[in-house]
Amino acid sequence: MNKFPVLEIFGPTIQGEGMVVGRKTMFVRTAGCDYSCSWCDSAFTWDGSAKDEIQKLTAPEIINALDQRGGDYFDHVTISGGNPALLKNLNELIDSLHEKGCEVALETQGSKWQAWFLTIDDLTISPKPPSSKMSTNWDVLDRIIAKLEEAGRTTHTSLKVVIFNDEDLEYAKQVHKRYPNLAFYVQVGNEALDESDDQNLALHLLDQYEWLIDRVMHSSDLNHVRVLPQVHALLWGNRRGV
Ligand code: MET
Repeated sequence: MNKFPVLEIFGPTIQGEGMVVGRKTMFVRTAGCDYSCSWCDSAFTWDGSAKDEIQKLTAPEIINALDQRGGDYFDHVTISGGNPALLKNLNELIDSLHEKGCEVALETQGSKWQAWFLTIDDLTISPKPPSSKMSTNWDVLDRIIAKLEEAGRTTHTSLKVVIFNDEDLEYAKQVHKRYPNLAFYVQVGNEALDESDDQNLALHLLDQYEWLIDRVMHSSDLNHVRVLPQVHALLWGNRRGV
């Protein structure tokens, strides 16, 4: 049986961002990423700092860990990373979760296609803006989104761009214009990843949220969009496992 590199299994909690914000969910965070975003809030998944915490688990072992933690208190599981789209056989986990009556969400940057994308209930594709220092492979992203649209998965898919500055906002406009059929989210970036005072962080992020709302309100290229903060960061700051 295939084993998957897992760094965290936690919950139940709420999904703090994107298309299913507020949804009660469990999280499975996989290790390994093809990106290294300058402001990554989960850099421990790829920078080696948590390599001793990586567990290689089979799908039944992951489900067992979810049940141990979550008991009867969940019917939705969010797979994040790292980039879980690096894991070719993840369909084993997704199918088993569906069989036990769970909905499955997944978060990825849209740099790799997997056929199991077509089975994800809430698929968030989050291409990275210039502030990340990553560059988007538009051919790959075009192909991923074309396959999802051809398969009728539009309502199960969304695009989300994290915004730190005006250049990022221009990038977001480009993404929204290129893929107008997908629900589009812009999200406040958090560059204060070392802030340990939750109240300071929340006040700062709310300021940034207000800035982003104002920018979007004044852009005719961003009419059919949703503007969100990271609710978990407002509530629980920069800590892991919430
Ligand atoms: N790499 C995925 C994404 O870009 C998952 C979380 S990012 C810390 O959306």
